[in-house]
Amino acid sequence: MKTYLVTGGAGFIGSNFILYLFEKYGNNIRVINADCLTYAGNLENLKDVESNPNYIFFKVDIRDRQAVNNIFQEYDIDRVIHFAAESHVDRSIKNPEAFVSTNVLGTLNLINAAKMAWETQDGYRPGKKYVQISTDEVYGSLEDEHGYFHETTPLDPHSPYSASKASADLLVKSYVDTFGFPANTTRCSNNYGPYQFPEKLIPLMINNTLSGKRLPVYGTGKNVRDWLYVKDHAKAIDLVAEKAAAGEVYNIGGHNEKRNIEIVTLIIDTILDLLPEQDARRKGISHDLITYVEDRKGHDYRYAISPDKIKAELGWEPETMFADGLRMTIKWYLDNPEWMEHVTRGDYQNYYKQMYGM
Ligand code: NAD
Ligand code: TDX
Repeated sequence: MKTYLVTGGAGFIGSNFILYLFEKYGNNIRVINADCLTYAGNLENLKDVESNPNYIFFKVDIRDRQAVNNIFQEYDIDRVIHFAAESHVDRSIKNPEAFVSTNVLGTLNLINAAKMAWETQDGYRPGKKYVQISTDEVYGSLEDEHGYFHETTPLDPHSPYSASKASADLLVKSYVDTFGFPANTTRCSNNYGPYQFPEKLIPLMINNTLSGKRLPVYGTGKNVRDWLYVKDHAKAIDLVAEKAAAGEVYNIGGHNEKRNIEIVTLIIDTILDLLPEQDARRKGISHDLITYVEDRKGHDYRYAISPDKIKAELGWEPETMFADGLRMTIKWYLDNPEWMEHVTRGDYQNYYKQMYGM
């Protein structure tokens, strides 16, 4: 039975990944979720697996070397899937320290612990794999409508967030090059789906629309992001963990580029389509909620991923069409209002006021 150490498993992508693992492998695997539960970590995401004896949660900060080493001492870990990170660009502009501390030093702790647990006199114990979950943002910004990020595109991060992710990627690369550490790195485009914290574009716009609140669009709204349904991302990570040769880097994306304003407009239209005629919230919802606000500092213009390598080598392809994925996502938020209520209590209100002043 394979044992997974998933870091950041209480966050958006990490929790979707754990749910996917149990859906795919049933109880033929064991999953250890190590997460320190920052504002972005929420154990409610995992209520469907929490009573499964093959799922174990540790409240652990990946910066705590001893705590991370203890996990490797107690369990024979076969896969490390490293999601834990500070993940929001706007927060990194206000408070870069937390990003360097968790994303860079936390990653270093984790690769050191895995290396120590897995190394032998002449290499590594067979079948072990570490996967670094990175982002297309490490490639920087495409400044016009042409071209894609390839795995060979030079790293050129602009925000403190992407700089910290690029630093972590380079540390992992250095362990592959120097120590033959059995790692892969994946760089994915923007994810969307259930359990995403409403600081990111799609859940923030869904939540505000349902509350009849203004929809803050940065700058012109013309910036482009390449969107992928989170379950398609989970499938790609699993394929990389199982099939990829150690040391390889893979871009993950679905050729689904959209301008931010298109997304916001589609969210309003889809919500109006899904809400029953008699729902009182409909009265407060219209395109007039769209409010152009000051642009994000250093706002990357366009991200677009070429997934040719993962398609050719591992046979991965995205399965969810954007209109379907967005509809499923909105439906999920409509069906789970208590999830949104819980995560927007307390600190979220302060964050929102400071960030948007409205
Ligand atoms: P998230 O912010 O929703 O979740 C991050 C999780 O990490 C939370 O559960 C949090 O509690 C935990 N965490 C943070 N600091 C920690 C620490 N020091 N120790 C232990 N746990 C800690 O993030 P997400 O959107 O799920 O992203 C997961 C990963 O995927 C990140 O590494 C991110 O860079 C990467 N990524 C995200 C996207 C996206 O669109 N969201 C796209 C590409 C890559
Ligand atoms: O209120 C908003 N208004 C707005 O116009 C917010 C929150 C965002 N935006 C714009 C900024 C971006 O152009 O929407 C776009 C998407 O913004 P985010 O959801 O913050 O995502 P992004 O900055 O593109 O980064 C995301 O994708 C890559 C994730 O947050 C990262 O973790 C991931 O690595």
